[in-house]
Amino acid sequence: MDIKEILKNYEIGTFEKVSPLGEGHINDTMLIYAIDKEGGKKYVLQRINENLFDAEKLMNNVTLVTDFIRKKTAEKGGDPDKECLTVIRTKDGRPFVKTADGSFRIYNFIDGVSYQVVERPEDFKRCAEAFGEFTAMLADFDANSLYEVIPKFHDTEKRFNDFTASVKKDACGRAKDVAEEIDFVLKRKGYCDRITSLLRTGEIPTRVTHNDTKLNNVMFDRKTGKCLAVVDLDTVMPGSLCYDFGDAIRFGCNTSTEDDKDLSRVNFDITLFRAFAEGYIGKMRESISEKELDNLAISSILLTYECGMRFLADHLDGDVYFHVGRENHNLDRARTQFKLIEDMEKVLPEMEKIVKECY
Ligand code: ADP
Ligand code: GN1
Ligand code: MG
Repeated sequence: MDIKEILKNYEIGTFEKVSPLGEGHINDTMLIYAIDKEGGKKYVLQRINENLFDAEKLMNNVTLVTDFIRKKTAEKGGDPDKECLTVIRTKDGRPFVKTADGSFRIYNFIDGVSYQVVERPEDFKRCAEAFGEFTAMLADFDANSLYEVIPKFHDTEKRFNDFTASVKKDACGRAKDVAEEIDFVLKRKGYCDRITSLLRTGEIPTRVTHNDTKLNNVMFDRKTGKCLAVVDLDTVMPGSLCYDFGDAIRFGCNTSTEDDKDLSRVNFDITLFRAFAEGYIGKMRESISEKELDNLAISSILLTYECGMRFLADHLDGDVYFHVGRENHNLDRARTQFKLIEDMEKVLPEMEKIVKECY
Protein backbone atom coordinates (compact mmCIF):
# COMPACT_ATOMS: atom_id res chain seq x y z
CA MET A 1 0.00 0.00 0.00
CA ASP A 2 1.48 3.33 -1.07
CA ILE A 3 0.63 5.67 1.79
CA LYS A 4 2.49 8.62 0.32
CA GLU A 5 0.35 8.28 -2.81
CA ILE A 6 -2.82 8.44 -0.66
CA LEU A 7 -1.58 11.36 1.43
CA LYS A 8 -0.76 13.39 -1.70
CA ASN A 9 -4.49 14.08 -1.87
CA TYR A 10 -4.50 15.75 1.56
CA GLU A 11 -3.09 18.87 3.11
CA ILE A 12 -1.77 17.23 6.24
CA GLY A 13 1.98 17.78 5.84
CA THR A 14 4.73 15.27 5.23
CA PHE A 15 4.21 11.63 6.01
CA GLU A 16 6.49 10.35 8.80
CA LYS A 17 5.34 6.90 9.92
CA VAL A 18 2.45 4.47 10.17
CA SER A 19 1.42 1.75 12.63
CA PRO A 20 -1.63 -0.52 13.00
CA LEU A 21 -4.38 0.76 15.32
CA GLY A 22 -7.12 -0.87 17.34
CA GLU A 23 -8.85 -4.22 17.18
CA GLY A 24 -11.71 -3.63 14.76
CA HIS A 25 -12.97 -6.63 12.78
CA ILE A 26 -13.94 -4.80 9.60
CA ASN A 27 -11.72 -2.03 8.23
CA ASP A 28 -7.91 -1.77 8.10
CA THR A 29 -7.10 0.93 10.63
CA MET A 30 -3.75 2.72 10.88
CA LEU A 31 -2.27 5.50 12.94
CA ILE A 32 -0.43 8.01 10.76
CA TYR A 33 2.15 10.57 11.83
CA ALA A 34 2.57 13.59 9.57
CA ILE A 35 4.58 16.76 10.06
CA ASP A 36 3.31 20.18 9.05
CA LYS A 37 4.39 23.76 9.88
CA GLU A 38 3.09 23.43 13.43
CA GLY A 39 4.87 20.15 14.14
CA GLY A 40 3.95 16.45 14.26
CA LYS A 41 0.29 15.40 14.13
CA LYS A 42 -1.53 12.10 14.35
CA TYR A 43 -4.36 10.97 12.06
CA VAL A 44 -6.32 7.80 11.57
CA LEU A 45 -6.14 6.27 8.10
CA GLN A 46 -8.62 3.56 7.20
CA ARG A 47 -8.98 1.34 4.21
CA ILE A 48 -12.72 0.91 3.81
CA ASN A 49 -13.86 -2.69 3.65
CA GLU A 50 -15.37 -2.74 0.19
CA ASN A 51 -16.52 -6.35 0.50
CA LEU A 52 -19.25 -4.93 2.71
CA PHE A 53 -19.53 -1.28 1.87
CA ASP A 54 -20.13 0.86 -1.17
CA ALA A 55 -17.53 3.53 -0.28
CA GLU A 56 -19.49 6.35 -1.92
CA LYS A 57 -22.71 5.60 -0.04
CA LEU A 58 -20.90 4.86 3.19
CA MET A 59 -19.05 8.16 3.14
CA ASN A 60 -22.24 10.02 2.29
CA ASN A 61 -23.66 8.69 5.57
CA VAL A 62 -20.53 9.19 7.63
CA THR A 63 -19.99 12.79 6.55
CA LEU A 64 -23.63 13.70 7.14
CA VAL A 65 -23.59 12.17 10.61
CA THR A 66 -20.19 13.51 11.67
CA ASP A 67 -20.99 17.03 10.44
CA PHE A 68 -24.29 16.90 12.33
CA ILE A 69 -22.67 15.68 15.56
CA ARG A 70 -19.96 18.35 15.30
CA LYS A 71 -22.58 21.06 15.03
CA LYS A 72 -24.55 19.72 18.01
CA THR A 73 -21.40 19.39 20.09
CA ALA A 74 -20.36 22.98 19.34
CA GLU A 75 -23.87 24.21 20.24
CA LYS A 76 -23.54 22.49 23.63
CA GLY A 77 -20.22 24.26 24.22
CA GLY A 78 -18.05 21.21 23.53
CA ASP A 79 -14.88 21.00 21.43
CA PRO A 80 -15.74 19.17 18.18
CA ASP A 81 -12.08 18.63 17.24
CA LYS A 82 -11.45 16.63 20.41
CA GLU A 83 -14.89 15.09 20.99
CA CYS A 84 -16.14 14.23 17.52
CA LEU A 85 -15.01 11.82 14.88
CA THR A 86 -14.31 14.10 11.89
CA VAL A 87 -13.71 13.23 8.27
CA ILE A 88 -10.63 15.06 6.94
CA ARG A 89 -11.47 16.22 3.40
CA THR A 90 -9.04 15.91 0.50
CA LYS A 91 -7.58 19.02 -1.14
CA ASP A 92 -10.57 19.08 -3.46
CA GLY A 93 -13.10 18.48 -0.73
CA ARG A 94 -13.80 14.77 -1.10
CA PRO A 95 -14.38 12.50 1.92
CA PHE A 96 -12.24 9.61 0.66
CA VAL A 97 -9.74 8.66 -2.03
CA LYS A 98 -9.75 5.72 -4.36
CA THR A 99 -6.42 4.15 -5.36
CA ALA A 100 -5.31 0.85 -6.86
CA ASP A 101 -5.09 -0.47 -3.26
CA GLY A 102 -8.66 0.40 -2.33
CA SER A 103 -10.69 3.29 -0.91
CA PHE A 104 -9.21 5.25 1.98
CA ARG A 105 -10.46 7.89 4.41
CA ILE A 106 -8.70 9.94 7.05
CA TYR A 107 -10.14 10.88 10.43
CA ASN A 108 -8.90 13.22 13.14
CA PHE A 109 -7.10 11.27 15.85
CA ILE A 110 -9.10 11.08 19.07
CA ASP A 111 -6.39 11.14 21.69
CA GLY A 112 -7.64 8.51 24.08
CA VAL A 113 -7.84 4.82 24.79
CA SER A 114 -10.39 2.13 23.92
CA TYR A 115 -10.93 -1.09 25.87
CA GLN A 116 -11.52 -4.70 24.84
CA VAL A 117 -12.80 -5.63 28.31
CA VAL A 118 -14.39 -3.45 30.99
CA GLU A 119 -11.81 -2.70 33.67
CA ARG A 120 -13.97 -0.56 35.99
CA PRO A 121 -17.81 -0.58 36.14
CA GLU A 122 -17.82 3.22 36.06
CA ASP A 123 -16.13 3.12 32.64
CA PHE A 124 -18.98 1.00 31.35
CA LYS A 125 -21.54 3.37 32.80
CA ARG A 126 -19.80 6.23 31.01
CA CYS A 127 -19.76 4.22 27.81
CA ALA A 128 -23.54 3.78 28.20
CA GLU A 129 -23.97 7.51 28.71
CA ALA A 130 -21.91 8.21 25.60
CA PHE A 131 -24.02 5.88 23.44
CA GLY A 132 -27.23 7.19 25.03
CA GLU A 133 -26.20 10.77 24.35
CA PHE A 134 -25.22 9.84 20.81
CA THR A 135 -28.71 8.50 20.04
CA ALA A 136 -30.34 11.42 21.82
CA MET A 137 -28.28 13.86 19.71
CA LEU A 138 -29.48 12.17 16.52
CA ALA A 139 -33.16 12.43 17.51
CA ASP A 140 -33.80 15.22 14.97
CA PHE A 141 -31.43 13.90 12.30
CA ASP A 142 -33.17 13.19 8.98
CA ALA A 143 -33.09 9.40 8.68
CA ASN A 144 -34.14 9.61 5.03
CA SER A 145 -30.79 11.18 4.12
CA LEU A 146 -29.00 7.92 5.00
CA TYR A 147 -28.44 4.93 2.74
CA GLU A 148 -29.08 1.55 4.32
CA VAL A 149 -25.42 0.65 3.79
CA ILE A 150 -25.83 -2.91 5.03
CA PRO A 151 -29.48 -3.75 4.43
CA LYS A 152 -31.32 -5.41 7.33
CA PHE A 153 -28.18 -5.17 9.48
CA HIS A 154 -29.90 -6.18 12.73
CA ASP A 155 -32.81 -8.07 11.22
CA THR A 156 -32.25 -11.24 13.21
CA GLU A 157 -34.77 -13.19 11.12
CA LYS A 158 -32.71 -12.44 8.01
CA ARG A 159 -29.51 -13.27 9.90
CA PHE A 160 -31.04 -16.62 10.81
CA ASN A 161 -31.90 -17.36 7.17
CA ASP A 162 -28.36 -16.39 6.13
CA PHE A 163 -27.05 -18.68 8.84
CA THR A 164 -29.08 -21.71 7.69
CA ALA A 165 -27.98 -21.01 4.10
CA SER A 166 -24.33 -21.14 5.25
CA VAL A 167 -24.98 -24.41 7.06
CA LYS A 168 -26.57 -25.86 3.95
CA LYS A 169 -23.80 -24.67 1.65
CA ASP A 170 -21.07 -25.75 4.05
CA ALA A 171 -18.50 -24.13 1.77
CA CYS A 172 -15.45 -25.47 3.64
CA GLY A 173 -16.79 -28.77 4.95
CA ARG A 174 -16.71 -27.47 8.53
CA ALA A 175 -20.35 -28.12 9.49
CA LYS A 176 -19.74 -31.70 10.68
CA ASP A 177 -17.32 -30.44 13.36
CA VAL A 178 -19.67 -27.82 14.77
CA ALA A 179 -22.95 -29.75 14.92
CA GLU A 180 -23.43 -28.88 18.59
CA GLU A 181 -23.03 -25.14 17.93
CA ILE A 182 -25.36 -25.28 14.92
CA ASP A 183 -27.94 -27.02 17.06
CA PHE A 184 -27.57 -24.34 19.73
CA VAL A 185 -28.59 -21.70 17.18
CA LEU A 186 -31.43 -23.69 15.60
CA LYS A 187 -33.02 -24.43 18.99
CA ARG A 188 -33.30 -20.72 19.76
CA LYS A 189 -34.94 -19.60 16.51
CA GLY A 190 -37.79 -18.22 18.63
CA TYR A 191 -35.66 -15.21 19.62
CA CYS A 192 -35.33 -13.95 16.04
CA ASP A 193 -38.47 -11.86 15.65
CA ARG A 194 -38.54 -10.30 19.11
CA ILE A 195 -37.60 -6.79 17.99
CA THR A 196 -38.29 -6.96 14.24
CA SER A 197 -41.96 -7.73 14.90
CA LEU A 198 -42.28 -4.76 17.28
CA LEU A 199 -40.64 -2.45 14.74
CA ARG A 200 -42.94 -3.74 11.98
CA THR A 201 -46.10 -3.05 13.97
CA GLY A 202 -44.75 0.30 15.20
CA GLU A 203 -45.00 -0.81 18.84
CA ILE A 204 -41.45 0.43 19.24
CA PRO A 205 -40.12 3.40 17.26
CA THR A 206 -37.49 3.31 14.56
CA ARG A 207 -34.69 5.71 15.54
CA VAL A 208 -31.34 6.63 14.05
CA THR A 209 -29.02 4.40 16.05
CA HIS A 210 -25.32 3.50 16.10
CA ASN A 211 -25.82 -0.24 15.61
CA ASP A 212 -22.28 -1.26 16.60
CA THR A 213 -22.07 -0.27 20.25
CA LYS A 214 -19.00 -2.23 21.29
CA LEU A 215 -17.03 -0.83 24.17
CA ASN A 216 -14.05 -0.48 21.84
CA ASN A 217 -16.02 1.90 19.64
CA VAL A 218 -15.80 4.55 22.38
CA MET A 219 -12.63 6.49 23.15
CA PHE A 220 -11.87 7.34 26.79
CA ASP A 221 -9.67 10.11 28.12
CA ARG A 222 -6.56 8.49 29.63
CA LYS A 223 -6.33 11.00 32.49
CA THR A 224 -9.92 11.76 33.50
CA GLY A 225 -11.50 8.44 32.47
CA LYS A 226 -14.30 10.35 30.75
CA CYS A 227 -15.64 9.34 27.34
CA LEU A 228 -14.19 11.54 24.64
CA ALA A 229 -15.98 10.35 21.54
CA VAL A 230 -18.04 7.63 19.92
CA VAL A 231 -16.25 6.24 16.86
CA ASP A 232 -16.98 3.66 14.13
CA LEU A 233 -20.00 5.35 12.61
CA ASP A 234 -20.22 3.07 9.56
CA THR A 235 -23.47 1.47 10.65
CA VAL A 236 -25.37 4.55 11.81
CA MET A 237 -28.75 3.83 10.26
CA PRO A 238 -32.39 3.57 11.21
CA GLY A 239 -32.75 0.92 13.92
CA SER A 240 -33.94 0.35 17.45
CA LEU A 241 -32.31 1.49 20.65
CA CYS A 242 -32.84 -2.09 21.82
CA TYR A 243 -30.16 -3.07 19.29
CA ASP A 244 -27.72 -0.55 20.68
CA PHE A 245 -28.41 -1.55 24.25
CA GLY A 246 -28.23 -5.31 23.57
CA ASP A 247 -25.06 -5.14 21.50
CA ALA A 248 -23.25 -3.11 24.16
CA ILE A 249 -24.24 -5.64 26.82
CA ARG A 250 -23.12 -8.53 24.60
CA PHE A 251 -19.59 -7.18 24.42
CA GLY A 252 -19.17 -5.33 27.70
CA CYS A 253 -20.76 -7.69 30.25
CA ASN A 254 -18.37 -10.47 29.26
CA THR A 255 -15.78 -11.01 32.01
CA SER A 256 -13.27 -11.96 29.31
CA THR A 257 -12.51 -11.11 25.69
CA GLU A 258 -14.85 -11.83 22.80
CA ASP A 259 -12.52 -14.52 21.47
CA ASP A 260 -11.27 -16.26 24.63
CA LYS A 261 -10.76 -19.97 23.96
CA ASP A 262 -11.10 -20.73 27.65
CA LEU A 263 -14.84 -20.55 28.29
CA SER A 264 -14.40 -20.86 32.06
CA ARG A 265 -13.27 -17.24 31.93
CA VAL A 266 -16.27 -16.14 29.88
CA ASN A 267 -19.08 -15.18 32.23
CA PHE A 268 -21.94 -12.73 32.14
CA ASP A 269 -21.37 -10.03 34.77
CA ILE A 270 -24.69 -8.71 36.01
CA THR A 271 -23.03 -5.90 37.99
CA LEU A 272 -21.84 -4.53 34.67
CA PHE A 273 -25.34 -4.96 33.27
CA ARG A 274 -26.63 -2.69 36.04
CA ALA A 275 -23.87 -0.14 35.40
CA PHE A 276 -24.75 0.05 31.71
CA ALA A 277 -28.52 0.12 32.29
CA GLU A 278 -28.09 2.98 34.76
CA GLY A 279 -26.02 5.02 32.32
CA TYR A 280 -28.12 4.31 29.24
CA ILE A 281 -31.55 4.70 30.79
CA GLY A 282 -30.29 7.79 32.62
CA LYS A 283 -29.58 9.48 29.27
CA MET A 284 -32.72 8.19 27.51
CA ARG A 285 -35.21 8.64 30.35
CA GLU A 286 -37.09 11.48 28.61
CA SER A 287 -37.66 9.66 25.36
CA ILE A 288 -37.56 5.91 26.00
CA SER A 289 -40.94 4.19 25.70
CA GLU A 290 -42.35 1.57 28.03
CA LYS A 291 -42.22 -1.05 25.31
CA GLU A 292 -38.55 -0.31 24.62
CA LEU A 293 -37.77 -0.57 28.32
CA ASP A 294 -39.60 -3.90 28.51
CA ASN A 295 -37.39 -5.25 25.77
CA LEU A 296 -33.94 -4.06 26.86
CA ALA A 297 -33.08 -7.19 28.85
CA ILE A 298 -34.21 -9.66 26.19
CA SER A 299 -32.38 -7.60 23.55
CA SER A 300 -29.14 -8.44 25.32
CA ILE A 301 -29.75 -12.12 24.63
CA LEU A 302 -31.04 -11.40 21.13
CA LEU A 303 -28.00 -9.38 20.03
CA THR A 304 -25.60 -11.93 21.51
CA TYR A 305 -27.50 -14.64 19.65
CA GLU A 306 -27.38 -12.66 16.42
CA CYS A 307 -23.66 -11.99 16.72
CA GLY A 308 -22.93 -15.60 17.70
CA MET A 309 -24.69 -16.90 14.62
CA ARG A 310 -22.91 -14.36 12.42
CA PHE A 311 -19.53 -15.57 13.75
CA LEU A 312 -20.52 -19.21 13.24
CA ALA A 313 -21.86 -18.52 9.74
CA ASP A 314 -18.58 -16.81 8.86
CA HIS A 315 -16.65 -19.79 10.19
CA LEU A 316 -18.72 -22.02 7.89
CA ASP A 317 -18.29 -19.62 4.96
CA GLY A 318 -14.48 -19.69 5.35
CA ASP A 319 -13.87 -16.45 7.34
CA VAL A 320 -14.80 -14.06 4.59
CA TYR A 321 -16.47 -11.29 6.65
CA PHE A 322 -14.77 -10.69 10.02
CA HIS A 323 -10.99 -10.23 10.16
CA VAL A 324 -9.40 -13.32 11.70
CA GLY A 325 -5.98 -13.72 13.29
CA ARG A 326 -5.83 -17.48 13.88
CA GLU A 327 -7.39 -20.79 12.95
CA ASN A 328 -10.98 -21.21 14.19
CA HIS A 329 -11.05 -17.59 15.34
CA ASN A 330 -14.68 -17.07 14.36
CA LEU A 331 -15.63 -20.38 15.94
CA ASP A 332 -14.00 -19.31 19.22
CA ARG A 333 -15.91 -16.04 19.03
CA ALA A 334 -19.20 -17.86 18.38
CA ARG A 335 -18.58 -20.09 21.41
CA THR A 336 -18.07 -17.13 23.77
CA GLN A 337 -21.39 -15.68 22.57
CA PHE A 338 -23.17 -18.97 23.20
CA LYS A 339 -21.69 -19.21 26.69
CA LEU A 340 -22.94 -15.70 27.47
CA ILE A 341 -26.41 -16.59 26.18
CA GLU A 342 -26.59 -19.58 28.53
CA ASP A 343 -25.58 -17.33 31.43
CA MET A 344 -28.13 -14.64 30.54
CA GLU A 345 -30.95 -17.11 30.06
CA LYS A 346 -30.52 -18.07 33.70
CA VAL A 347 -30.80 -14.53 35.02
CA LEU A 348 -33.22 -12.88 32.59
CA PRO A 349 -35.86 -12.09 35.28
CA GLU A 350 -33.15 -10.44 37.36
CA MET A 351 -31.99 -8.39 34.38
CA GLU A 352 -35.58 -7.27 33.79
CA LYS A 353 -35.85 -6.22 37.43
CA ILE A 354 -32.65 -4.18 37.17
CA VAL A 355 -34.00 -2.34 34.11
CA LYS A 356 -37.14 -1.41 36.08
CA GLU A 357 -35.07 -0.27 39.07
CA CYS A 358 -32.87 1.90 36.88
CA TYR A 359 -35.86 3.62 35.32
P1 ADP B 1 -13.72 -1.33 12.52
O1 ADP B 1 -14.91 -0.94 11.71
O2 ADP B 1 -12.80 -2.24 11.83
O3 ADP B 1 -14.12 -1.80 13.88
P2 ADP B 1 -13.08 1.19 13.80
O4 ADP B 1 -13.50 2.41 13.09
O5 ADP B 1 -13.88 0.76 14.95
O6 ADP B 1 -12.90 0.03 12.73
O7 ADP B 1 -11.56 1.40 14.27
C1 ADP B 1 -10.87 0.37 14.96
C2 ADP B 1 -10.34 0.89 16.26
O8 ADP B 1 -9.45 1.98 16.02
C3 ADP B 1 -11.40 1.45 17.23
O9 ADP B 1 -11.91 0.41 18.04
C4 ADP B 1 -10.61 2.48 18.02
O10 ADP B 1 -9.91 1.86 19.07
C5 ADP B 1 -9.58 2.98 17.01
N1 ADP B 1 -10.02 4.24 16.35
C6 ADP B 1 -10.90 4.35 15.34
N2 ADP B 1 -11.07 5.64 14.97
C7 ADP B 1 -10.28 6.37 15.78
C8 ADP B 1 -9.98 7.78 15.89
N3 ADP B 1 -10.54 8.66 15.07
N4 ADP B 1 -9.10 8.17 16.84
C9 ADP B 1 -8.50 7.26 17.64
N5 ADP B 1 -8.72 5.93 17.58
C10 ADP B 1 -9.60 5.48 16.67
C1 GN1 C 1 -17.90 -5.77 13.90
O1 GN1 C 1 -16.38 -3.17 13.18
P1 GN1 C 1 -16.39 -3.70 14.58
O2 GN1 C 1 -15.26 -4.60 14.88
O3 GN1 C 1 -16.52 -2.55 15.54
C2 GN1 C 1 -19.27 -5.78 13.24
C3 GN1 C 1 -20.35 -5.76 14.31
C4 GN1 C 1 -20.18 -6.96 15.23
C5 GN1 C 1 -18.77 -6.94 15.82
C6 GN1 C 1 -18.50 -8.15 16.66
C7 GN1 C 1 -19.99 -3.56 10.28
O4 GN1 C 1 -17.75 -4.57 14.64
O5 GN1 C 1 -21.63 -5.83 13.71
O6 GN1 C 1 -21.12 -6.93 16.27
O7 GN1 C 1 -17.79 -6.87 14.77
N1 GN1 C 1 -19.41 -4.64 12.35
C8 GN1 C 1 -19.93 -4.77 11.13
O8 GN1 C 1 -17.37 -7.93 17.43
O9 GN1 C 1 -20.38 -5.84 10.69
MG1 MG D 1 -15.09 -0.86 15.47
